[in-house]
Amino acid sequence: MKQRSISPDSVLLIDAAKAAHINTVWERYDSQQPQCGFGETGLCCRHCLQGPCRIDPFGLTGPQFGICGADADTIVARGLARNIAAGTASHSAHAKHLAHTLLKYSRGQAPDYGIKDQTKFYAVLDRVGIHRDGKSNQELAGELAHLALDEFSEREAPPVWLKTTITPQRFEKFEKFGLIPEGLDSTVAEMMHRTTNGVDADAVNILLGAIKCAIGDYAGMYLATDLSDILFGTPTPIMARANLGVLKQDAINVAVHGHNPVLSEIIVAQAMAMRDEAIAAGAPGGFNLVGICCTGMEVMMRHGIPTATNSLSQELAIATGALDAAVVDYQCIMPSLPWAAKKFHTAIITTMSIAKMPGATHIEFDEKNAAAKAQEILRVAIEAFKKRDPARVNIPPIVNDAMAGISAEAVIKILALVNPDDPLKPLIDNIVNGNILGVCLFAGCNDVKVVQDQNFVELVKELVKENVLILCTGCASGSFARHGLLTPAATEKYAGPGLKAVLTALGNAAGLNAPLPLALHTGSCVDNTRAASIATALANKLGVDVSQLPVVATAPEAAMEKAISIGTWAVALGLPTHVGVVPPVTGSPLVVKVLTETAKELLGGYFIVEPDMKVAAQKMVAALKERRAGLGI
Ligand code: BF8
Ligand code: SF4
Repeated sequence: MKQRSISPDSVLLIDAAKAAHINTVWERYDSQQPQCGFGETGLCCRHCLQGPCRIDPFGLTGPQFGICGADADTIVARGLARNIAAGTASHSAHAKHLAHTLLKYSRGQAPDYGIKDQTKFYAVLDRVGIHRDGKSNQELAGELAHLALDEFSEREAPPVWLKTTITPQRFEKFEKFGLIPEGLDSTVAEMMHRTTNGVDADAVNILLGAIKCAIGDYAGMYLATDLSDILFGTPTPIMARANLGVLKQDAINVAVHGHNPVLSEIIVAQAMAMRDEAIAAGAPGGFNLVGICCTGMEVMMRHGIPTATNSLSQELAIATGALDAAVVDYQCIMPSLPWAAKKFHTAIITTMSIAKMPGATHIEFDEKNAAAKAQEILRVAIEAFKKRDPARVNIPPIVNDAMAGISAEAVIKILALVNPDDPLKPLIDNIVNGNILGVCLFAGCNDVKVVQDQNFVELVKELVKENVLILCTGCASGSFARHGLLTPAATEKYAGPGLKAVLTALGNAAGLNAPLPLALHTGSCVDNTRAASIATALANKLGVDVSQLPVVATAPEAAMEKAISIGTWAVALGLPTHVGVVPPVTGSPLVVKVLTETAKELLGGYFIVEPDMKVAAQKMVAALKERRAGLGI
């Protein structure tokens, strides 16, 4: 049988799912083979009703133009641009949702919410230029929410969350190339307009528009993280656990799944408050909350809630026979979940008006009655638990420890333990003296086209050998957590000598009596801007731009449109950015050249597309060395 995953709990549960007649993502992938070559290369267009149109990739006998006259370059660039617009729309919707929650709090319409992190609240207010003298938290929250919501529509001034968070040099560059988005939603609308039939046919111009859109994505993501931290607290280092073994036989297992912490935070509080109800229902362990995907990462970062699994293997949580309910918000949720759940007793509960699924129970969530809604949801879980068949419970006995909660603020706090007056200095000194070769941000998804986690694990091991400091987010963090790589033991085992010395010194300074973990879990996907903020702080301190720093990014198992937009803004910020799955652009050598070469000339950042992880590591190390040479170190 084909190898699907290197994660032992996934491997065990794939067989269990099969035995339970659950049709999993891997079987559906097989049933799609062979996948269409036109789609794979980006050479198919469906942007108007005259299509679909396809271009012959070999230029032999087939058509070289769509019906309207669009050529391969136009079609490929338009397709990619729409991916980026969709990714941006997703993150921006998430950010806007938080802005609305903040606004409702300011109006007294969200009684279960408040300002959880006053220090971050003030820091953000100061950064975005809101005067706080004599105003109440509610008044200030209202002003901040309005300023945030204004970012989404077209405005004359550049987005505040862009201008105030990147280096001045980068901002000037963006201005020079016309890459400042007029608004975070309007840039998505512009992209949709530009890529419809008969508008922008110049592939390079389309790609510039797509980069502008991705820069809007960055600003929206930054905003989302700021508001989450204000409402729910800025993460601090915390120990948690990972793998499907975190499900418990004696508890009511409830997974929070999706992306936005607005609901899951309330569920965490209510699950504790309703513990007696769970015990009375026959579960001595009370509620056992676990996370799937980025909602899981949000509660892992702030409360140490364990992460059960992530996007690709979400169906496997049901196949344990022990998952009583999955509460979902939006993004990366497989529509197959209710059908898998029908084979067991699991309740799938949708909560957002924009994200319903046939076969699921819908309990519409709103901030006005958040606690009551969370209780209603947990009572559905209790009822489902009563139907659990103990004979079918199959929880793989695999659990790993995982340290989470390493926000940018937490990184600075740890560094300040070494040098309170100048926290960034120890990091800079260790980069200059070569203990740390450079920094790599691991992001992105699991992709069914890759044996689950194989690229993540292989690539990270190669890079840490070379003393690359690793930050991770989203499903990359999930993958590392599952393999025990977010632990001091992994540092001892895999880190090169320089990296190990630095992580040990920092771990000891933090009172761990052990090194920091091999990879620093900085949050959910939307929190990728936390890593960007560290890079920007380093660049500003050194008086250089991010594009000069020995910092790279990778999404070795990228799957979602959101990952494409994140990768594109990483390139825009100046980072060499590796992707381990070939995106649908190979049908246009021009588009490939712009993304992998021209971008470097214009922005400093560029894509490295490389499915072989050994080779990818070499290319990334070479990129870091090139940057170091540029700085004379
Ligand atoms: O936003 S890494 S599969 S869960 S898209 Fe989705 Fe990809 Fe996971 Fe979080 Ni990010
Ligand atoms: Fe075909 Fe042009 Fe319509 Fe695309 S926009 S489907 S290439 S006619």
